[in-house]
Amino acid sequence: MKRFKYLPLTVLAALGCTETQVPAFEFSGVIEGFYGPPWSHGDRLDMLRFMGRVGLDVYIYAPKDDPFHRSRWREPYPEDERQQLQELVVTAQQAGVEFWYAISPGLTITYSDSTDYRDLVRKIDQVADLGVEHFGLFVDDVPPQLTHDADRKAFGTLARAHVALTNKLHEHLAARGQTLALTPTTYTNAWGDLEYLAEIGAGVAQEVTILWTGPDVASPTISAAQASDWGRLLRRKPLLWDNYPVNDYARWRLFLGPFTGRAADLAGATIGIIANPMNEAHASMIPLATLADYARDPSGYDPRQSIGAALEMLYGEDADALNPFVEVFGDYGWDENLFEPLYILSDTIYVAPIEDALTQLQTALTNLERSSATNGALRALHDELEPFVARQRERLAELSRDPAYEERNGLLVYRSELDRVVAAQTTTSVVVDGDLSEWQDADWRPLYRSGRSTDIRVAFRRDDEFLYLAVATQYRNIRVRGGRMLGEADHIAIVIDGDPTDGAIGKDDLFVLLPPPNNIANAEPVVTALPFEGFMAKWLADNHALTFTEFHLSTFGSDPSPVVAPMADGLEYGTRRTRTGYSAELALPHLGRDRLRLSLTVTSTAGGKRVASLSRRNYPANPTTFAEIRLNQ
Ligand code: GDL
Repeated sequence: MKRFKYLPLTVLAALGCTETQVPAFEFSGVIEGFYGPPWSHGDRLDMLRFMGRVGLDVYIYAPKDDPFHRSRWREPYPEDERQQLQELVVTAQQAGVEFWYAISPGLTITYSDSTDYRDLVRKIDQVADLGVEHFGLFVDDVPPQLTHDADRKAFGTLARAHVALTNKLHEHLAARGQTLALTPTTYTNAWGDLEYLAEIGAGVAQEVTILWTGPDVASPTISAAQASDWGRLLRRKPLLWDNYPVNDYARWRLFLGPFTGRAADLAGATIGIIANPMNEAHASMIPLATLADYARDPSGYDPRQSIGAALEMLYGEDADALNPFVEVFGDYGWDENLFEPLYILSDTIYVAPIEDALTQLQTALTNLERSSATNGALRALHDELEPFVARQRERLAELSRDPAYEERNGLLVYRSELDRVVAAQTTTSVVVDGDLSEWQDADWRPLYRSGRSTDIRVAFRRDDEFLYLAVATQYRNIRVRGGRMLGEADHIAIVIDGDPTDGAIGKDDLFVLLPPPNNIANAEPVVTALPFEGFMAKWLADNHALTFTEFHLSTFGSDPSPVVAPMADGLEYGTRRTRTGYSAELALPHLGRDRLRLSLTVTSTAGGKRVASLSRRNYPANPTTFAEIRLNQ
């Protein structure tokens, strides 16, 4: 459905440039492309009807956690789900919305395997039989290197494998008049492999649409020049996958503000704009209605006016009751939200403004509940918003109970002295081999898990060149092979803050992953510089479910990226099995610094994943729980 919607640019017209026109987007829409709970069938039906109403043209089906889309992509949809998909396709047609179906085989596919290809086509054909004519091959967030020997032999590089698969699938679809879109493994300027992308741009058939999320995964601003630059690499205009208002990366948070920061002349440099929304379908309609306004008339778009009109259109005169929600959650992923100190590390939490906001939100909920008796549209919205109030309350209560925080004059203050460690000058020389016999009289500290001591201990020492660190685990049942990923098995993860002035994880920092020795998978330690900053760093800092290692290895693979961090030069490590568990030693050049910040976590997996941390903060999986190691005392 390529519709050209050219609108006159009044400003240029006023300047006498009547020839020039700023294009509207060829199409705009929604991609259900988030992690976490997919929308329900009812949510999707409501969304498609809403899209038809506001003029959003394309819906892309790509929920990461629909097993039939990603983890079990080979399997056809069972009858119930097939029928539901059928109903969605019909509803989309009735609403004037194009339905695209995407599949994400990249976690497990062997690109060179003919059986895998046959399964992929069989699955796509099952969906095509429902009347779907547009498909997506999505290989975002999959291992960035080829993982099967057969593929390494057949293709050599991931790019070549992706080009071959995409073109083959494209030919299969094109033969019957259907189209293909590709989300490649490098889909943002923020990180990834540009050589890979250039190969994709050069090799993938021109008819295939390629998606791009902008300068970052979630981008505060996106300009036409940035889209054109990316388009040059792709050798075609990108389709913009806009990661607003998606909230899968901060599940305590809602995004109810209007679209902003997308340039007025962006449409000409892209083929369309597709927004990835929240797991909350009805709440998403508020910002999505503003996307429709922006896409229709980018140069006339006024975010404030648009959000007002969106609320009015959706909820009529009851819209006012939503104001407290729009106020508290009207900001963006790159802004600091009022509740953020409860989730992203902060030494001081101002309790009063948080409690005030919670009181107002509670009142708003009561009003919405009351109005929903006569205004049906509010019911679904109310039910989506309610848990977000409860969640902040519970988190506040949890931190208030935590002995690592103390209450002082209406503040919750983290006892940061708990995270200060002195590394004493060593009197004996340390041999970095994992044998801890020279550490017997060291000052051992227990690691912590949710405020409790664990049976894992750590000690520090220093000399003129190195900071030495020893870890002794004292638990049995070390699981050395935990599924596909090294990071899912037992391991020690250390992040060293290379730039203590930035207060966050980011590009200069060093990541060291030490698996137990003699593990079945023969996993090697990983020493690598962190390859990201911006959105990704903040997203990780806010992630309470996924450990840093899981994220890092699933996104970047275990092939270390070139180590650029100065501290990696001369770094040594050793690990060893012991009677009680395993031990590790690390020597880190301290480059004459008088203090270092590092995060140290030990993951054990027998009987469920447990993460113990050197820091006593209540964020066990969080890599920014840095402790301060003093070297000068
Ligand atoms: C991503 C994922 C997307 C996820 C989003 C926000 C793309 C291409 N992929 O990187 O599924 O919802 O971040 O967490 O954006």
